[in-house]
Amino acid sequence: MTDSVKPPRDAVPRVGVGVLVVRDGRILLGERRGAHGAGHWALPGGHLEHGETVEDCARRELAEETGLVGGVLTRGPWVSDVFEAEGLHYVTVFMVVRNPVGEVVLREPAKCTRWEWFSWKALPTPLFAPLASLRDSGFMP
Ligand code: 8DG
Ligand code: MG
Repeated sequence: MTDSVKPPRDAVPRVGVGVLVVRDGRILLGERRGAHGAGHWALPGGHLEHGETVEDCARRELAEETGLVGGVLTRGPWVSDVFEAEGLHYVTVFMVVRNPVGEVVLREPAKCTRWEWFSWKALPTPLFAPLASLRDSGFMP
């Protein structure tokens, strides 16, 4: 183990839920701040809480972070990412929401600089690791 690699912060991997919001052929990304992956573009999302369904987590995080109300959610793929420098390991489950109701609001400015819509074929850089893993898997939203 090199000096730059921290020992695991958690003994077990955690579950993250990423929400792929699709509207007019584009997806919603936010620039992270104040946590690991700061400056990286990520999907709305967060930690799965104890006893929570993945669907409920997706709806909750989407509303908390963007103000959007997700209608029909469909299950997407999942990815697994080790954040070596931070000693973190996440399995991210993706949920897809098409044409949600409402306008996007920056509800957690301490955690996200701004929200923007991007074509899947022209994603910004740098991408948050789980989203880069999803793109690299060949998935098309
Ligand atoms: P919470 O602690 O309030 O539940 O969540 P949060 O404050 O919204 O934290 P977050 O950093 O947005 O997300 C929680 C963790 O989920 C984050 O530390 C890493 C993990 N995570 C993934 N994949 C994804 C993803 O695609 N989007 C987001 N936002 N988080 C993800 O592993
Ligand atoms: Mg979040």
